[in-house]
Amino acid sequence: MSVSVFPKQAPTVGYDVERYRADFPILQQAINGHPLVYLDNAASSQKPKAVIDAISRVYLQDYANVHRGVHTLSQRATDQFEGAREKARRLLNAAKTEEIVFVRGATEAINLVAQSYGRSTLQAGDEILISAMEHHSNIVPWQMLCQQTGAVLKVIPISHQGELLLERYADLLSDRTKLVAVTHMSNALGTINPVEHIIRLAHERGIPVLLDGAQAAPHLVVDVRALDCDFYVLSGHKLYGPSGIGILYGKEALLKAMPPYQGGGDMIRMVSFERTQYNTLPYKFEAGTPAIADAIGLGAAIDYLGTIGLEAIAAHENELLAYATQQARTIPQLKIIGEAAHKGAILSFTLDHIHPHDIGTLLDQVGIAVRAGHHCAMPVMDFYGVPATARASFALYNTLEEVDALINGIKQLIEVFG
Ligand code: C6P
Repeated sequence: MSVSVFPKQAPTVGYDVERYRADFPILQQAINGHPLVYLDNAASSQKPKAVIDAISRVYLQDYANVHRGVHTLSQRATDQFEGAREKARRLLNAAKTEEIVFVRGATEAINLVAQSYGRSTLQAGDEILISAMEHHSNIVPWQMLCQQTGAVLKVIPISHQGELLLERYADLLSDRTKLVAVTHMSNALGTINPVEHIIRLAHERGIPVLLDGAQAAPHLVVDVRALDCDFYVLSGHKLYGPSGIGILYGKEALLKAMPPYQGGGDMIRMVSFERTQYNTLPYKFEAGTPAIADAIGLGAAIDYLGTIGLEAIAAHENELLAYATQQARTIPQLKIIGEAAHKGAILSFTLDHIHPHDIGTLLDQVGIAVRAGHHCAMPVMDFYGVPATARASFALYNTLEEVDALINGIKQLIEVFG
């Protein structure tokens, strides 16, 4: 029986943001003489003490290689590592831990699917359908696959608001389409895509769907069984966990049929020079010593999220985004990039005559961390005709006062630039 780690609770009412802030030691510092306002969470979020402690406990008490030793430390490390897999399974409501593959992050997960699933099933003339708002990690692996197989990459266009053109999506689906790979939430625009609809239409034609959940997972309750997606990928470091660890969810039948991605230790059952028998799932896809402490740290991050509840976090972040958007709209020189009706906690913007890199640098001088650049989504920048945007992205520990600091910082730098 599957148990949700995310208790349903009333949003924002009773949301004790100051208490949660105290869980993040890094936030209690000044940058350039100002209290740190960390609004670069879409790039990577900060880590609660529970995660830092879990990682240091592994190295202080329980560290050894996993799946290999009969000794106590190896057994402890293995139990905790596999415990983290079970936590990841519950986070996504996957049916089985066999469907949870530990990878380095969303990027590696997509490359794995492209090179294993894609390379073994696609042929020249087949089509892979992505969208115009994808991160490079959900573009380049498919381009590489197209070069290798002769398959063709097709792109679902977006509106100026930053929403997928769903009629065009329906038109692009054909007998040639062999895979749909779209982001659940855009890192450059904040758009949350109607993935249920996307999956339903693809499945009506028997086409599997991969969802890039790198941005969605820290903000939304994801239920891979309810969604019925075929693959779901995410990165631990955006989910308040460590970097270097992420999750590939795949339906068991698909993963079973897929060839290994990399060869080496742990992914085999038996090796001779003539023949190798591969291990069972999920180990078939986990060659070599994994990121042991990081996986355990990710498990601690999932536990931590469970103590607050993702629904409560999402409601809090929506409040921050609504307030930030409303305030941003009062600044005539500011243009919001990405105004989809359904958005996650990301505010991308440009300012007249001020380069986004200057915005980022000057905001840093008053302690505010935002990301400035193309956000690894160059096609999105091309679509809007901008080289880059400044991006404020919110997390469970951000406050309305921090939104005020951002807006004041923007107003100040507009004054400085005249
Ligand atoms: N986006 C950002 O600042 P990795 O690097 O593998 O952890 O995640 C890649 C990735 C894939 N898909 C989406 C939608 C993403 O946002 C990211 C990472 C960061 O927006 C770093 S470029």
